[in-house]
Amino acid sequence: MGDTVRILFLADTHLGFDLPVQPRVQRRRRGHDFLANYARALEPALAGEVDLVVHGGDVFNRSRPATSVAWQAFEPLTRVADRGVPVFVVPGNHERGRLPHLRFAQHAGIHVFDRPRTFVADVQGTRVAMSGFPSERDQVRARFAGLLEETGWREAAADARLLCLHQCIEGATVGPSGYTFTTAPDVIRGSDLPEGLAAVLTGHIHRHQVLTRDLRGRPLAAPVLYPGSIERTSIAEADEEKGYLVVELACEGPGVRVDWAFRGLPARPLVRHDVHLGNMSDAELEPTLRSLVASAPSDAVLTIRVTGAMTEHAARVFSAASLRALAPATMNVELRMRERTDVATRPSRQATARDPALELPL
Ligand SMILES: [Mn+2]
Repeated sequence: MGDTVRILFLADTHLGFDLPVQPRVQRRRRGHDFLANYARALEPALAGEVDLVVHGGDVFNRSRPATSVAWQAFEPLTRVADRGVPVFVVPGNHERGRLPHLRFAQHAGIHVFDRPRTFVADVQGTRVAMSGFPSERDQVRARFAGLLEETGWREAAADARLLCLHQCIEGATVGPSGYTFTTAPDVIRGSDLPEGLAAVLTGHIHRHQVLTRDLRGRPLAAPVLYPGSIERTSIAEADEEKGYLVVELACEGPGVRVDWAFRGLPARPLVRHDVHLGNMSDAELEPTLRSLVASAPSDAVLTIRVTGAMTEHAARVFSAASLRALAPATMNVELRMRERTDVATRPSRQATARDPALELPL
C-alpha cells in the first residue's frame, strides 16, 4: 500500500513533579513547566498531524498523584482520542507498573498496557499491532522473553508491529559521563529483541537516544527509540535536549521502513554549585550566594550543595524565605545538604524537601 503511519511518541512526563496541590508558599513551581511541555508535545496530535499517540510511561512523578494531577494528565489524552487518534500508554516505574485514577482515561480510544497484551490499530486500512507490557522493575532481563510472548505480538494480523515498553535496554546511556547500561538484572539484552518488530518505543531513559546496535556492535533486530523525558528531572540531564519523537512507518509490501524525527521542547537550565561552610566566615556566606544567583540564568533551577557544619547564621541565610529573597522569582533555588551536620536551626521544609527522584536520572 505504501501508506505512511505517523506516531507521536512521548515518555517520562513526570506530571506532579514539584506541583503541590495546596502550596503554602507562592513561588515558581517546576511542575508548571512539565505541564506546559506536556501540552506542547500533544499539540501535533490535537492538530491531526499524527495517526497514533504512544506514551512510554512515567506519566506521573509518583505512584499516587493528586486527583487534580491525574485529571491534568488524562484529560488531554481524552481530547486526542476524541479527535479519532488512538492513544496507547505504558505504565512506568514511577507508576509502579499500574496507572492510577484511570477513570479519567475511560475512553474507547485510550489503551493501557495494564498487562502484557497487543492492540491492533487500523490506520486507514494499515494495521499496526501495538504490543507492550507495564514496567517490570527488577527482573526484566530474566523475564523479557516470557513477557514478550505473553503479549501475543506475533499472533495478530498486522502490516507493522511495534513493541511499547518502559525499560532499560543494553547500550542505553545516562548522565554527563555517559554511564552505559550493560548486564544488570533490569537491563534487556539487545539479542533478545526478535526479528519482526518495526521498532521498539520505550520510555524510562530520560536522555533521548536511538539504539541500533548491541554492545558488541551487532545490529539490533529493530531500532530502539527513546524520546527521553519532556523536561530535565535531574542535574544528570543538565546538558540534554528535551522533546518527543514523531515516528513514521512506511509499510511497503512485506517490509516496514521506520523513520523518526526528534522535536525539541523548552527546558529549564539546571545549574549546580557547591558551598563548603568550613571554608568561609558567616560574613562571606550571603555575598557568595548572591554571586551564585547572579551568575545563573534568570530562569535557572539552581541547586546548591552544602557541606560542613551548619551554624545558626548559615541556617538563617539558607532558610527558604531568605533564599527566595535572594533570587529572582523566575528562578528555582534548591538546597541539598551533603552530609549530616550539627544543625542549630533546621531550615524550613520548603527549602529542603525534594523528590528522591531528583537524585535518579530515571
Ligand atoms: Mn522516568
